[in-house]
Amino acid sequence: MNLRTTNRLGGCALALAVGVAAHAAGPADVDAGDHAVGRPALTAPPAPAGSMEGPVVTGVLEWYTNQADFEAAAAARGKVNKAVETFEESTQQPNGNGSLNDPLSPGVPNGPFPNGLEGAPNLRVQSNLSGGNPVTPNPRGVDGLVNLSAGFGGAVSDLVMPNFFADSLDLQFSGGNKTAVGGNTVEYTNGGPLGVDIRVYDTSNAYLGQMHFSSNIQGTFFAGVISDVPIGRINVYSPNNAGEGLDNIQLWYTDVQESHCLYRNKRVKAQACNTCPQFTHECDISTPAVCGSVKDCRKRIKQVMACPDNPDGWCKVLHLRCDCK
Ligand SMILES: [Ca+2]
Ligand SMILES: [Ca+2]
Ligand SMILES: [Ca+2]
Ligand SMILES: [Ca+2]
Repeated sequence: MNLRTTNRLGGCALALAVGVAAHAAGPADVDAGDHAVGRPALTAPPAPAGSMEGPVVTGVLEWYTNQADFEAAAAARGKVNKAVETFEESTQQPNGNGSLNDPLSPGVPNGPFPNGLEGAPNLRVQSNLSGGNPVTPNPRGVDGLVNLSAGFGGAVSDLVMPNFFADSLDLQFSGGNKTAVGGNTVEYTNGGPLGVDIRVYDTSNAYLGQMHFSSNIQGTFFAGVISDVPIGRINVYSPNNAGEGLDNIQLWYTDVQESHCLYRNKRVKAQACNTCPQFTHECDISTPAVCGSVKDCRKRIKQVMACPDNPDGWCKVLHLRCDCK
């Protein structure tokens, strides 16, 4: 296998050698690795997004490089962090890498993930053949992803990236209620400068915005985005033909408080029973029925209840709807 022709990350000895050399040299001094694959001389890397004062607002998106600020802002808006995906359930041996097919999904066995993703039921990961023009999901399919484990190329934990340098990575979110996503940017350099573009799409795949973030293989940089509308997909792309991804992915939900139909008691008719329940006529009888307004609720509910102390008697109860909250 030849890196120059395939640019394949997983299971490629040449790619490993280049990657390790580049890492040892440090992200800002990667001439050896770069020249080894015959790419043009490097230009200075762009100013790291990690230095930006946050948050930066673009349209409906608010971007963060500081994890604590991101978490505080999300929590202040009533969002709840329901899951964090670390990829640590991978059974990959230390200092290893192995390819897997698109997509990597919750509960679906895939390569080194014997139970698929665990702990983040609304996240799906797959490669995107369209690289830096990821207008729609476009997975490679077979061997589209690679899992790196701690020790490989400088990684400090399990990571999931596209298996081919030219591809980008899509994180897809189901449930329609993810309104803040954060994580540590990770990048397996192919010899170029580091840094990834993060693009955000809504649940209808409409483009919402993008931002450039600092990154490295250790995942020491943070990228977070808070959205006014639910996020359906996030694409991570290295403009420098590298492997890229997010680790420790936080999925924040807007917790929708459901309203329920409330009823008040209208009357109780006793039949051969002296101990029928007494009701206060207050609007305080709750039901599991979910409603948007009181008109969604059944107007009246008739109930026949067993008499508490006479098996031959009963109580007929009539409830009228009174509220939805
Ligand atoms: Ca593991
Ligand atoms: Ca997990
Ligand atoms: Ca990890
Ligand atoms: Ca890539």
